[in-house]
Amino acid sequence: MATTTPPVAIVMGSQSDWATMRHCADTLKHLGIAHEVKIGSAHRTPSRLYEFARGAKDEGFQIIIAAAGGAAHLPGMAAAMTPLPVFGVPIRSKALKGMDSLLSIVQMPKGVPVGTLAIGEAGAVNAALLSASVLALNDDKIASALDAFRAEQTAAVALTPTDT
Ligand code: RP5
Repeated sequence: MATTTPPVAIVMGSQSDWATMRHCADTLKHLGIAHEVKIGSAHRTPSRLYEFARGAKDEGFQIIIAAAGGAAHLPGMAAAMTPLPVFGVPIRSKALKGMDSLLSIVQMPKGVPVGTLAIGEAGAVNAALLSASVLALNDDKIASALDAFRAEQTAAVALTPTDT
């Protein structure tokens, strides 16, 4: 049976990142966006990361979401090796609460961009939504799903607070 490459690849540095990145995958799924999830570390499995990032465009991926914590070199290394857009998610680290992850992902040198999201779950979800916005430019189904998501989100905000 022929397999089709999904538009989005999620790559993360460790199994321990999955607790955060599953929110990204869930959001993509909610919007009907097919995706693949891989573990590939800039430090522990550099060859695996190299092969993935080098081949991602030819494989048919359109967007890479890369998540890492601590000395978070994964998103930047991926961006250096692919022309695809790379969105970086800083994982909330134990030692520095994700500030290390954030700064090492966001402070890319001029010429090699990584679209950096917020630390932790918010960044994971927003990476999925940002990917959806990009894909929606050429996909009416995704555009409708994104509109519906936003409408639901708006409808869920009460006009006045309740005592809970
Ligand atoms: C990074 O080191 C990973 O992205 C992860 O956030 C962090 C800690 O990894 P583990 O020690 O939990 O495997 O490479």
